[in-house]
Amino acid sequence: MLKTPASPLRFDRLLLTGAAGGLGCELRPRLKAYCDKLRVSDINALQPPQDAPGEEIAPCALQDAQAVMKLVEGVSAIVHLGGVSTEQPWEPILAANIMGVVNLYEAARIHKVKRIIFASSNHVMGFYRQDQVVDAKSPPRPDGFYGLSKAFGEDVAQLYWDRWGIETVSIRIGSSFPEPRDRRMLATWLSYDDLERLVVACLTAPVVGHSIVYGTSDNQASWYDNTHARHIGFRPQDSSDIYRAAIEARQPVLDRQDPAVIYQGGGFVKATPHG
Ligand code: NAI
Ligand code: 15L
Repeated sequence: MLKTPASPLRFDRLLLTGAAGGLGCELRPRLKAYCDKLRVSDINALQPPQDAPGEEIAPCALQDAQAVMKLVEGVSAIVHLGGVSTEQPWEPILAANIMGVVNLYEAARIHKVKRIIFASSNHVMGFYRQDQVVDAKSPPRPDGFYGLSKAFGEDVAQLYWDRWGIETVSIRIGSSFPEPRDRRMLATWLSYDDLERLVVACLTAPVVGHSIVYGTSDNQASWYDNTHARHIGFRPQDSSDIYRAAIEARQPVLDRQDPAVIYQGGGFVKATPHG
């Protein structure tokens, strides 16, 4: 958690979906510093925290349009983390990430929500090679059903901006974990403190339309160019570099013929959701 909140601005009511997940559990206590009421939602059980003044717990399955309509009522902005977060068979991805995202934006339109922060993924671009640099205008090259569903979510965000003026920042998150786990994550890692900085910057930047930003820390090796997202004002302050020596010692040899080593999506490019 940042010692000083990244922005003094406060929202009246924020909705956090996917609040029971890895990033949801991190952002749940952190986002409280930025709002009067935090509505937390997930399909899985949410534990009431010890100290939760101003928290509203709202269980919801994203594929249930009526439930999502109720969930979104009265919120001024949404941090949308909920959904399938790995390569899976098509059916759960269709329910959570395709139907779910449309339900969320429809509810946002009806309830006049001004801004959504959409947790997109580096897997929208997973079939670019690790010797290429991509930016927000590079054409998507998803590496599976999961990446495809995140590309769809970004397109939904674009439609709802063009047609109904709902602003979104789609964050193509790299790998947000306590520490980078392997050689690939030296390029994709996003620390939890930088995640907080980024989400708050996306919530508070004055004008975003539909913007796409890559979510990584200030890692020396990088495949991402955030030139087109400079208006968001995200300055990562952590870096994977302090873990480099230990990771390289653990993984000294790479198979350069392995698609997981060649492509940015790593193991996702050869994941087999069909069994
Ligand atoms: P996670 O899998 O831990 O959390 C996702 C949450 O969404 C879970 O608590 C799950 O119960 C909930 N969920 C799944 N299906 C649902 C449904 N049908 N209705 C309602 N809720 C549902 O994932 P994590 O790591 O916390 O990621 C959060 C978001 O960020 C996800 O959208 C993921 O795709 C995205 N992301 C995460 C990255 C990371 O490194 N952690 C990297 C790139 C993207
Ligand atoms: C993602 O999109 C996943 O949600 C996360 O679990 C990681 O696997 C991450 O990408 C990654 O590429 O490391």
